[in-house]
Amino acid sequence: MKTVSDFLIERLKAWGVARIYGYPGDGINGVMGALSRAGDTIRLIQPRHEEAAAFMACGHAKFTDEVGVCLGTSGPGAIHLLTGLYDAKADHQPIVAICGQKPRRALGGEFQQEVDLLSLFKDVAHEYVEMVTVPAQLRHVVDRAFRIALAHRVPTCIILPSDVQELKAKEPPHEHGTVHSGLGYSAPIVIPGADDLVRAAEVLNSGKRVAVLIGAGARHAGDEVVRVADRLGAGIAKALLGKPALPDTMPYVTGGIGMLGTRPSYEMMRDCDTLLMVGSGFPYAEFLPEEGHARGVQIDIDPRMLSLRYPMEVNLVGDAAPTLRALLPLLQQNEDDRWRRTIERNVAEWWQTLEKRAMQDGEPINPQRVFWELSPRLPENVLLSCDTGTSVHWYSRDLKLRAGVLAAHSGGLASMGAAMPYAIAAKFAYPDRPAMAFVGDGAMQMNGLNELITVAKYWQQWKDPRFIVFVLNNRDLNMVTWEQRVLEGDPKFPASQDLPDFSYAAYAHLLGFDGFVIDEARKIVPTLESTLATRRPAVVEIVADPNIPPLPPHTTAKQAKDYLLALMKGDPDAMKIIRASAKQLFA
Ligand SMILES: Cc1ncc(C[n+]2csc(CCOP(=O)(O)OP(=O)(O)O)c2C)c(N)n1
Ligand SMILES: [Mg+2]
Repeated sequence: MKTVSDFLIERLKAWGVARIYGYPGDGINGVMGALSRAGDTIRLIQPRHEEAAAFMACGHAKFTDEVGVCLGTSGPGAIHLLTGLYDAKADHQPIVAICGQKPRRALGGEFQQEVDLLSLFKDVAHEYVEMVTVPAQLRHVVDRAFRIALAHRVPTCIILPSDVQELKAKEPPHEHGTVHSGLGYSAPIVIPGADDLVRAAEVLNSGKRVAVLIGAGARHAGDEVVRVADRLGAGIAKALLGKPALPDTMPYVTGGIGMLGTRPSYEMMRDCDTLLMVGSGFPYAEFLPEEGHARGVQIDIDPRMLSLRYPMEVNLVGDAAPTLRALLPLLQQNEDDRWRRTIERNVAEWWQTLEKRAMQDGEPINPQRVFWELSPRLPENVLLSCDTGTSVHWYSRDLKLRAGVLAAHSGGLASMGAAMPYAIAAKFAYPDRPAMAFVGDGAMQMNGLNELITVAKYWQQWKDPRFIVFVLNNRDLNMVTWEQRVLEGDPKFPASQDLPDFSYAAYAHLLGFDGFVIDEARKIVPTLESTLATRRPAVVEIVADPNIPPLPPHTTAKQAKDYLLALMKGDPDAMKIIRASAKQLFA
């Protein structure tokens, strides 16, 4: 007998799903049975925690532009999926969550593990969350969950009571009150109307100092962004998720923006007279031009994201690449190259500053140095993920990406614990490419260590076995320690900030991986080289100095004052910080 669960799996395959990230439980056992019967036509990948399953599904979407699928049991399993679903919502990724539920006859009875899942998912998956209560309903619920996830780039959720999973599959009968859905979705190519393009071109052509800001939405539009920027004599800044969209080696790419950003991006936004924003939801308005100082044009595929961070004069709904291609013939060549030359000079100087900062000693290791030395050694086609913590500062600033690299980060949600699951999903999607994850010790202890066990379970199936985890072991929740000092004016609060030390390298050995410790500067380059030459996963533990400040590109007087006050209020690391900050600032 073909069950509802068998039909579900059949339909997932028809939607092109090759892999599901999920964890079992009695609420979802019917589906597990069907997955087992489906053999190797579709794979279940088992992480250590449902949160990781949802991050993996989101990572799959981020690395492939396909729908990611995760699965969990009723109650606690479903609850554990939430963070990954919010990650997808915040970064506009299509994922489908499939959750078990208690049998229909028990619902409303405070049964064990009974959670009102429709309410639980109502916020995160508000675009589509549905419980399947009879077999003939399943087909359209699956079809809609996929189509809506893809069309709106959102998480959606299918809830399946355990008894329904075991019923005989049924197509909807041809009668009143039934729904007859079909498969498939192909994204349209969206280009704004001709009049709007003309209005946008007028704004851009009249600019003398044009700044371009790109985000994740520009990741397939690198060439077009460059052509438009060349025409306008503009510089290009990259929000964090837009980092892989253009190589950092280009002379007028100013790099990151915001707290993690660069001085040339800060200055370009401060001094520009025109802003062109492409596919970005970059949230920190204080790093964009002051209102009224620049005229603005924005391109986004999602109208909800338009004129949200800066009041734009022209708001274009469109796909980045074809919209920029349609705009190009309307743009005049800017013959005055002074603005462009200023930007290039600032960028060149900034790379020198970063090099000097990276080459300063740390106690024992200046983390910037590791990222700096890694840049020229990054394998082509490397898959990168970076967690939330100070590593994202060094990743954003110091790592010089070239064309072809793929990268993922939890941007909108900025959740700790995403980098490891993302990297695992990346390896399943591209098993012949090397992967690297940059993770703080806090994020490692939160869930990275557990997901290394998942790597141990699967890595031998990956054609290129290189899965390299860089752990910044600073024994501190360092990013927040700095936030407490600079944004709150409070000294470091050891009870909330100190982390227990742990031997990440020894743990790697326990799992059969290579484990390296970088605790002296002279070990940095040889360790990076051995890691890249290895034929198995590796953990590189960087004994990182927590007192090297992740300096913002610009410090307000208030931030500087709060910072000094924080140190004077008895910060346990005050003297070390003053020494390290002075060295960084002199650089
Ligand atoms: C799930 C979650 N909890 C808490 C935070 C707040 N937070 C942001 S960065 C950070 C510290 C990260 O520490 P670690 O991983 O050790 O990296 P470090 O900053 O020390 O390099 C914290 C607690 C968060 N972003 N996500
Ligand atoms: Mg840390």
